[in-house]
Amino acid sequence: MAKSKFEYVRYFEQENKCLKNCWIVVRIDGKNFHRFTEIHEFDKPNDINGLNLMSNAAVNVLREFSDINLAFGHSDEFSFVFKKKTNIFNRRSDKILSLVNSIFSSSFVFLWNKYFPNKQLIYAPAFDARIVLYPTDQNLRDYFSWRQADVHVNNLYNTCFWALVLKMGLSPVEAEEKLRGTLSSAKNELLYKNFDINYNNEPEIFRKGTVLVRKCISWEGATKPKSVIIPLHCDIIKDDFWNSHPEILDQSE
Ligand code: DGT
Ligand code: MG
Ligand code: MG
Ligand code: MG
Ligand code: MG
Repeated sequence: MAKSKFEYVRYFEQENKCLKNCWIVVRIDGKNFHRFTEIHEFDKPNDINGLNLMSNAAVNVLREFSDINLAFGHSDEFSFVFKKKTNIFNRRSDKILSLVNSIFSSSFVFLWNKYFPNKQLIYAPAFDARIVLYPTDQNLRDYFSWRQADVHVNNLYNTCFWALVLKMGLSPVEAEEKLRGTLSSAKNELLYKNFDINYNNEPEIFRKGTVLVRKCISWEGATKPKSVIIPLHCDIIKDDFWNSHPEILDQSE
């Protein structure tokens, strides 16, 4: 068939490709979740159903893309890492970024009722997304360490803040003033002395966030091992995690 005279516009399209040999990290983050969580009356500082909904939406992303072998999330964000050698969509960044974000966002809405059977979704949530390329394994590990350190800093602060506001009756401004510039040792002490909270006994999902890994599991009676996606709430900064899951950084296959 003869080409239409309009066909030339196709050549205005540009393809950005993710540099070869680099880890491809996609991070999504809820748009104005300060408001979203307020309007949907999420528990403060952590809503367990909200966190599990985020994780389940992330699991859907891993189900779609077998080249993602690790994801990590907390609060309103999740990071996904594609294998260095992935050739998905010829490494076109527009495709990768938009599809990860779209599958995550639609899953979040699709699964809402499962986690909040008695709460109506009042408006459509949105997520921003970015791609970051990391050339070395150390860069990748440092990226995840950075995100998990963020969980610790934020959660310790938020646990103190909401204890002061909800349990001690301080105004948000007063609570913020009380916490401004304090070290984590002082925050731990504040929780222990005033609220009988030992921060280290707070649920790990709140303190460490959620890591999604793939594991091959075989059991008696099963014909072949099955690959499953497992959520963990463990330290990913120290070597232990990476030594226990050597397949994450292993690029031999
Ligand atoms: P952004 O990302 O610039 O569009 O704006 P936000 O408001 O999403 O800011 P961000 O991403 O830095 O902070 C996440 C917000 O979501 C923060 O205000 C706390 C809230 N949030 C996240 N998870 C929970 C939760 O489990 N419970 C409650 N109450 N709030 C949460
Ligand atoms: Mg932000
Ligand atoms: Mg956000
Ligand atoms: Mg955030
Ligand atoms: Mg198409």
